[in-house]
Amino acid sequence: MNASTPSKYWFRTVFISDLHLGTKQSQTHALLEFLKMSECETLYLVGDIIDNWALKRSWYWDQSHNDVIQKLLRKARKGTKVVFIPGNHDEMFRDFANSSFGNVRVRRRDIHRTADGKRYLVLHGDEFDGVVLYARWLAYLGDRAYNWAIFINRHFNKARRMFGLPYWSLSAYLKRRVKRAVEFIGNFEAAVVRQARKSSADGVICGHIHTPEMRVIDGVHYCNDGDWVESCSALVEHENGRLELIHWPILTQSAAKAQGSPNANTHRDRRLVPTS
Ligand SMILES: [Mn+2]
Repeated sequence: MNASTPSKYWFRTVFISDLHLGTKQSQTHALLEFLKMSECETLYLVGDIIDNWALKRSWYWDQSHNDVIQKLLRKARKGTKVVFIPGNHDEMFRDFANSSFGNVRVRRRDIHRTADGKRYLVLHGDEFDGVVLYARWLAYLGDRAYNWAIFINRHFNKARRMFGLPYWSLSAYLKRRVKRAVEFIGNFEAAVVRQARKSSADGVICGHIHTPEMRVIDGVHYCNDGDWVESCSALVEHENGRLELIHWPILTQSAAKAQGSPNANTHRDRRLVPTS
């Protein structure tokens, strides 16, 4: 790691998703600490940054949520290339795909090229909820049914939104049924990998299921950057193109409040913990 300033980490690219700002569960203090201590050339926000669904039901927004937004915009202003790929919880931004807000570019999905020349498809991942639901059938029925499942999922949730109902998240539903959750994650990974292969990418970077992971599946490098609700994880690209999944040490909200605002100096000796 290039440590010109010992209290900062430098990365070529950082990928984070599922911050769920606007909910009490968002680990904003840990996230602020991570954002303060890391600098990068390109920052990907891989969806579910602001939880618009939650905001409609119960508003939760304290100063730390503002701080996160300000910190992200400040990075963009200071020259970090910020790419925002909206997820299902902030899908209102999908209407602005291919436009820019200041220095923040909005994309429906993107291709990221690593320093060593590999192509990664970057997307949030919610479009595969429907696919995962019918995974076994789709294996038999093939491509057209597959696209149909993606279509159904999108319009099913669009209809729910029109009626003021929350996004129906298959992952959240199945996580309550532990045994099927394992099957779900496997199916999700397979669906995403399939999409990556379609785009002839070497790998895929996504979020959505709040399950950080990095491994090779059927010859495709599958990377899930996790979330900032439970895992406090990020995917980072080092200067040589190597990708690493990191887990940020969680500074609990109450501890942070006790200290006043979280101060990077008090955590200088913390190490990033590689998970694979
Ligand atoms: Mn999502």
